[in-house]
Amino acid sequence: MDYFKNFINGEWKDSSSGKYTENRNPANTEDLIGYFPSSTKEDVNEAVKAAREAFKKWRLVPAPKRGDVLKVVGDIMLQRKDDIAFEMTREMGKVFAETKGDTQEGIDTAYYAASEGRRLFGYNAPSELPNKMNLSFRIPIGVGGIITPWNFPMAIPTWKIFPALVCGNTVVFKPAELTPKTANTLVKIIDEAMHEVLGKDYIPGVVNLIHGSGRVVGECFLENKEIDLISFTGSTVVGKRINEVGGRELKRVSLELGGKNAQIVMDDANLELALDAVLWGAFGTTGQRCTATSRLILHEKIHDKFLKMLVERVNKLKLGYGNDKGVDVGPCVSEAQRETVNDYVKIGLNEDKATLVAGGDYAKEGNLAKGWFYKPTIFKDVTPDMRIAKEEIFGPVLAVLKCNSLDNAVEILNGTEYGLSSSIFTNNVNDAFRAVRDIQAGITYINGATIGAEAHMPFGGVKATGNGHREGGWTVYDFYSEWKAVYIDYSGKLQRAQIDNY
Ligand code: UN1
Repeated sequence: MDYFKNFINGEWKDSSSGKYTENRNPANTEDLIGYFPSSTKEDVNEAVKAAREAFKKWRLVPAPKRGDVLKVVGDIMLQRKDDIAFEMTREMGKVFAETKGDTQEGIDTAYYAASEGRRLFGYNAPSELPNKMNLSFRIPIGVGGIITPWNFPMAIPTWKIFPALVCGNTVVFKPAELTPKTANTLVKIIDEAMHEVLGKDYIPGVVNLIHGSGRVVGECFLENKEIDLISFTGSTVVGKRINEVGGRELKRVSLELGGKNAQIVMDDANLELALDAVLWGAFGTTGQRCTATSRLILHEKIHDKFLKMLVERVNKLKLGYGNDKGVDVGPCVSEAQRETVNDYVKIGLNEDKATLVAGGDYAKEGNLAKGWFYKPTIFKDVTPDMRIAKEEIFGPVLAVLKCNSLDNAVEILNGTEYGLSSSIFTNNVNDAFRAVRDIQAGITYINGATIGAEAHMPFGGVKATGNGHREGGWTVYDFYSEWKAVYIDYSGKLQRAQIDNY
């Protein structure tokens, strides 16, 4: 059986704890994937020290050359895309087409970052004094602590690590405990590319990987004064703590937290299209996306008809191991996650007004009993005050609410503490533009599902979904760099700003 290692200062190393955590296939718990290190504070501190040392050299590598490393990373990922996806499905359960998409998002992010190595534009501005020039440059910050979730085990780490690297920072990466193997694959690829591009000038310690729990490894990131920035995707509770402690230490913190995304379907919408979208948005990735559709807001005029169409289609979704052909929905990622889903279903069942119209139970027929499967579940007659309408469930559970106008729909949509993704189906151009203006969310789709963000666009949310930063696209480069203003005086005399000119 495979025992996996951490990666510190350019070498694969056991944890000083000598302890391991096992990792199993959530679709078939008899399938043991491997043992991964339960790392300690000493391991983290060693990795941070290596990253700090590496920063001295990596920051001096020209940005286009740093970009070349990411170009090669993208090329290798592309060559191995199917193998990466197969193992990712085995590790976290979503279907092969989706893990291929997850890998492709990493490839897109690599090529974008590679080209950004030749941009990383600064600004210049005229000086207020003669014979003087004002410029500004992006400069790297230092060591980044990267903490990532299990639902996009390839794409999300790349969203953070690639821009961090191209900006000249070094990294200590703590992946989710449920997806350590994908993290090993990614770090191996980055290291291969580093060797290929830098050759004899290879710098150990630019990327370090530490497996282990949030409680130990994550906490050490907060304590360690040599970590300058933390990028975290996960729960709002943990995010608030990182912001609090990190803020006190003046660390730069980027948070991507919970969501309670909704799709609105107006009475003039293309219902077939809206149906495909909600099936994909709510039950793709078994509902385990930050951007998953967990509320469906139906106009009263089409409510009954649409719900009937939806329930018919949901009951046809095929559950199973995501690497098998014809499977639509994989398992929940773990037993604990499935229990959370089941607890929320019980909460829904206890609501007097809400009615279960699909699913509502574990799926245990045949081989499904070997994994953490849950039937795609729908509640109707949900009202905005109910917990199943307000709290993030992170599983295959959809709450259906009724609206009677665009304003009413938007009010319901906005009525949660979160604001990540959102969608509206309508053929009324005025309603579409009003929705774009009034929906409180970082992402709004018109006639599209709540999932499907592209790697070169800003990704993130408003309200309790984050702290104002975005991942993806051009905006993430602001998080991983800071500004240096440079004044060049070629007048040959002392010129005093604000004094000699006015
Ligand atoms: C997430 O939901 O955790 O937009 C990330 C999407 C993907 C990324 C989702 N491209 O659904």
